[in-house]
Amino acid sequence: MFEYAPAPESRSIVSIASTYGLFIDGDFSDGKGTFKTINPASEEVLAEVAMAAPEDVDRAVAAARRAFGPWSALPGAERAKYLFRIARIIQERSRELAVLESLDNGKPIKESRDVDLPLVAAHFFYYAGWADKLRYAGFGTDPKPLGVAGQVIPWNFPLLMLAWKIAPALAAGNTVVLKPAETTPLSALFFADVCRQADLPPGVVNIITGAGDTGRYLVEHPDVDKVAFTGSTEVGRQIARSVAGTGKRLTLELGGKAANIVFDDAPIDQAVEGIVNGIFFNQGHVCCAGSRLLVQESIADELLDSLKRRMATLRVGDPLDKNTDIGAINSAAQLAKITELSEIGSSEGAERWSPPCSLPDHGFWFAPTIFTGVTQAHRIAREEIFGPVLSVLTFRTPEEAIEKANNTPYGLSAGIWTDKGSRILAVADKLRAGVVWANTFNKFDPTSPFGGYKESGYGREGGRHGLEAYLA
Ligand code: TXE
Repeated sequence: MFEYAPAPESRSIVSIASTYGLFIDGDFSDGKGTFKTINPASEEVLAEVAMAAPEDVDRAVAAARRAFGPWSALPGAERAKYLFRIARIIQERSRELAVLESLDNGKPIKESRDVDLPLVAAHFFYYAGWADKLRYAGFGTDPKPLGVAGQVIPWNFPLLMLAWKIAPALAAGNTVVLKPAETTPLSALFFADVCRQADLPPGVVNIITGAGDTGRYLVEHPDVDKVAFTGSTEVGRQIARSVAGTGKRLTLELGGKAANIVFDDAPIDQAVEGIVNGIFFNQGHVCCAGSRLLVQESIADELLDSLKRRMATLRVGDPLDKNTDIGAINSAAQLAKITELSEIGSSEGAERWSPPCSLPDHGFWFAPTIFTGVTQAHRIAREEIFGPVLSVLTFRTPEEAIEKANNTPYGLSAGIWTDKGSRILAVADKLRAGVVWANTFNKFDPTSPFGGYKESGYGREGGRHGLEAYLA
């Protein structure tokens, strides 16, 4: 019988301008120097974080290897207890975690509080439920964990990407070494404290902080059995090359350029909300963002008028203000990329529009922006901008919509807005996208697999498919 042991005391390990170590073998330790993580809404330093050297990665992988035997030998029901406990502690400490996530990432608190944190807990609950059900569940009679998983995650959903990776890995009996992105390491370190509070055995979860070199060293480590990466397509390609021929298992979740397709019979108000959610949620730092709006020509003017009116109501500013809709861009580098691609959009002849909005003096900000008159030849129709920038294209027939939607090297997600159920099914069937939403967008659930075609990567996270990626 599982008995939940409440936390001995509620404590916070994160206070501004402190130094945080690497979490290896159940303890925090120093690395080779430190790096700063800043608040993108103010450019103030939040904390100094340890930089893992190769020998630290070695230590973390060795700790995960030592822990693997006993952890994988635990009955599934025992592993489930730890995962349930982690989920409960995340719920208990979710306010603190939400604030931390918004400080380090720049996302609006109403999103970290109402979307990220509930989903993080839900993933641990969901995979806790799987831990004792692996046999005879379609994975073979006695599925085995893979071993040590090396996991590298990005900065757009720091804690949620951690949950997507750690929860199924642990449920299946693997141990992990995870590297968060260098601009958003804090919630992963907080999670390390959650693991200690849950009495997770040392070495089952190790968190190493550092930049791309640390990530590369981890994924290339000979004692890592499984690599899971979410990030840019370019780095994903490098990782695929380095893992090829090693026998390591690999899942990659990379970029996207999703089409949000609005037909002339769609409920316009609902579609406008879906378009806004599709591209402005999380400042557009979303791999499955609806960054290309494909609107049927006959309703384009009406829809765009309505979209512009709605965009004028969006509040851009302090991520910790509960009324904020669009927070800060995560880093100076990402702001530079968004700015550059937007300038290219104008210079290639698309028409740029943003509502009047005053942006704070410090920090990294970008006004919600749409480009109309975009053609398939424009770079803003093809390249991932990863910011609050929407490229609008039009179409006349469903065939043309499908052709344009699929005309991308990516294939992660798509949206369809129409009143006709038969059209939803017919169009969804022809879209080369891992996730297709109908009359909604950016809906996530731990029971649903998520992943892409083509340059959006391969393998699935979430649902039973997400578990399969960690089983032999
Ligand atoms: O990604 P990187 P960046 C896209 C988005 C964005 C662009 C660049 O278009 O503008 O990528 O973002 C680690 N081996 N996405 O530069 O570099 C790195 O430390 C192993 C889409 O931030 O891929 C970080 O932890 N790891 C995406 C993580 O990889 C390496 C989310 C992601 O960083 C590494 C993020 C290496 N050689 C960006 N180099 C999505 N799919 O959601 C870097 N890293």
